[in-house]
Amino acid sequence: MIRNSSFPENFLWGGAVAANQCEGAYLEDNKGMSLVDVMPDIHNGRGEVFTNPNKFLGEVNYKYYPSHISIDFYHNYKEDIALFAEMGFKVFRTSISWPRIFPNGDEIEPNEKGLQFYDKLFDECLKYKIESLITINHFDTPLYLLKNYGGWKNRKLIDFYLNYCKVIFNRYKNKVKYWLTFNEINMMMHSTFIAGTVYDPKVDKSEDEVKYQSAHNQLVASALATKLAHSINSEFKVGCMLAASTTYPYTCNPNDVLKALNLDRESYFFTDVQARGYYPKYMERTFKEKNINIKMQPDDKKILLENTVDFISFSYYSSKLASTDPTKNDSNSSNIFSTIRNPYLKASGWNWQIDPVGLRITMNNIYDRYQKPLFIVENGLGEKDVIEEDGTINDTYRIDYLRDHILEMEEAIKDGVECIGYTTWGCIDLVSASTGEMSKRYGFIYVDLDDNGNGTRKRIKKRSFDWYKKVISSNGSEL
Ligand code: BGP
Repeated sequence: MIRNSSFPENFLWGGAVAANQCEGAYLEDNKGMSLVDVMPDIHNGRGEVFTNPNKFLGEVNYKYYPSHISIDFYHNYKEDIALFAEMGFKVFRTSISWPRIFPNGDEIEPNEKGLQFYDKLFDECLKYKIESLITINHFDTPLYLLKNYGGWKNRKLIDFYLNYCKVIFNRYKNKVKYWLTFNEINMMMHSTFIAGTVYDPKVDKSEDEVKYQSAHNQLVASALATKLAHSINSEFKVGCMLAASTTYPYTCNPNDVLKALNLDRESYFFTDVQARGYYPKYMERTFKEKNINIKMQPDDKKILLENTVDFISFSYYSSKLASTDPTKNDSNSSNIFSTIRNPYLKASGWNWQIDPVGLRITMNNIYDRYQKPLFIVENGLGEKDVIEEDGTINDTYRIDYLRDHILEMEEAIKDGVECIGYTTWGCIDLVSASTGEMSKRYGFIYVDLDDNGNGTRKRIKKRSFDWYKKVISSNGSEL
């Protein structure tokens, strides 16, 4: 499809990954264990993480841990970045692995070898004039901090995180411009362990209180990191990162509409604090009704108010649906959030509902709410791919998915939304965050590796590779 596009001239096209899902080398060069390194795949107990995280802090031995070697990006980064450059990436989103820099998380001095790895990685991007967009904490809080401090519910983590930020901001101040403080910060409400906190019924009063206390600590950490970033390099752009979506009411019954509003507020709470600088009024009622008491220090409100983010980034995979009708319980998994099946939408092989128009709606909603630039840092289709007899991979379904979303993103830009970039999720196949599988593939580049760790890890370009290359070179005109 060729037409005139409306993307701004310097639009940042690219792709995204996260250290814990692609690097492997889980103990190499003094790296410490992250919480992801104790998680098996979905067929061998990963689901327990969500129900019984304490088990993962004990002596459980699973046969296979997908993060340990993964696609070995740690050793293949040069070849992989060359492929991203071939596609014409303007930006590459990855994360720094916190336990590579601070193996336990609470040390004062960083691990020099870990820092050197990211020096080389960012230099490689610079070589091709690719901007690095860096997530500071993407689901891989050092395991030691969960075992010994209980994770983010403990305020001490703010200091450890800031020490980590100070080191990486100073070290990479001339190599990285765009930073995200926490990946999908609202994941704290849905997958507390992966967000870096352990709820322990023996010591904690209520799970909700633990979640909101941990969220508060992350919000303060995020604000202080933003302040620090700006003081180290005034050119730094710091963003928050939300697992975004819009909840539709199932019917025009006002009760459904109200439920949808409240569900969206559960997520917007985080961005409201990070973009506006204060706790929204609606949370007072939630905290009261749930008997949640957040411990704040006297300066916290000032810190939040004075250090809001420069831009708002988010992942978008699907919309959600809310109903007050108890018979509407055909719950269908969509990302880590579960939601009712929307009869107007198709779903992926993993039952994630596909809603490109929802992206336009979500972008408009977020921009109306904050009037800050948006950056879509995750969007994509996780599907099984098949290698044909002639060795090609014809992922036309992925091309269709991305085309439809890009068109709606463009509509939102035409609606007046300021959007600075778009990084598709998993630009190279990697381990799935929710399931630990390799077979749930998002990439333009196939990696020969199966769900049990077998394979050569050879890279193969898919059909979408050349397609995305054209999208970028034509600035979205050729889709
Ligand atoms: C988001 C995470 C990513 C990524 C993506 C796709 O929630 O930020 O890390 O994994 O979802 O999810 P999955 O890997 O479960 O398919």
